[in-house]
Amino acid sequence: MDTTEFFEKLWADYVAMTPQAEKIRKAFVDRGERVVNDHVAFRTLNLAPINLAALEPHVLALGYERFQPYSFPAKKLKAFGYVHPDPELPRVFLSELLVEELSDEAGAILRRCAEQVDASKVSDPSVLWSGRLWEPVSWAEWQALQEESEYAAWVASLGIRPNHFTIAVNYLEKYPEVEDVLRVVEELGYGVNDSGGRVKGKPEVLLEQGSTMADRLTMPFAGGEEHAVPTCYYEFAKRYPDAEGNLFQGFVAASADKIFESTDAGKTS
Ligand code: OOG
Ligand code: NI
Repeated sequence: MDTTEFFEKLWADYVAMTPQAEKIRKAFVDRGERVVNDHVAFRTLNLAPINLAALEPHVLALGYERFQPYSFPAKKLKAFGYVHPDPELPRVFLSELLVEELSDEAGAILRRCAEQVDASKVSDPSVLWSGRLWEPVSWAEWQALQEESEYAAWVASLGIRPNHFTIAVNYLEKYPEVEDVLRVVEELGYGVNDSGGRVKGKPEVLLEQGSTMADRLTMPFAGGEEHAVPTCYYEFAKRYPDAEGNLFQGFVAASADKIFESTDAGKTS
């Protein structure tokens, strides 16, 4: 699969889950801007056959290279960033939940999900926009997961798919700052994640980021129930050059820790 087809498939799944994203993207195009993606991020569980190590080969097969690992002890997550030699291709951020650090009850629910996954499905790149590969959990189980880990509940209900795309603010002409972009987003009627401040990071750490609060969509739960849950959000990132003049390629764990909260159920509406 070539990168063009890969990102078309990802984008199609993403906008189906995140109607706000296509509206926001179009609003910037209508204002004469070129919208380039800074990165795309995925979430998974550290359980075979869907763990980070099982998904990574699809990213490497597209010509990406491992850049740097990250860890988020409070959220019980590990992650890796990937870069591509083509500077206009988005970076990739893969993260996985450390399931053994959750309660036995939460672990049992998540293990039951992972056990239902057909490993042959994971060996195809389309796994990255496959969504939920298991029977829906019950609404009570979702709520129990959500109390321990918003991330766990997100993966249980939405499966494996892009969690967010990110507009590269560096390419915008009339909106040079992340805050300029957030103001347009609010004018369009979308909420902004203000955990840790509206703009996370600063020029000194070479990365500034902001994001919307995730859309909510009605998803199926066990027993034919349906409930609205947070889906995906849109992020905006501005990168700075380092002392050698090279544009920063990484992520900033302290900022990412707050960006994860863009799908918190209590904050999305
Ligand atoms: C990823 C949050 C971190 C970033 O750019 O720092 C992130 C997520 O919500 O899954 O994307
Ligand atoms: Ni991100």
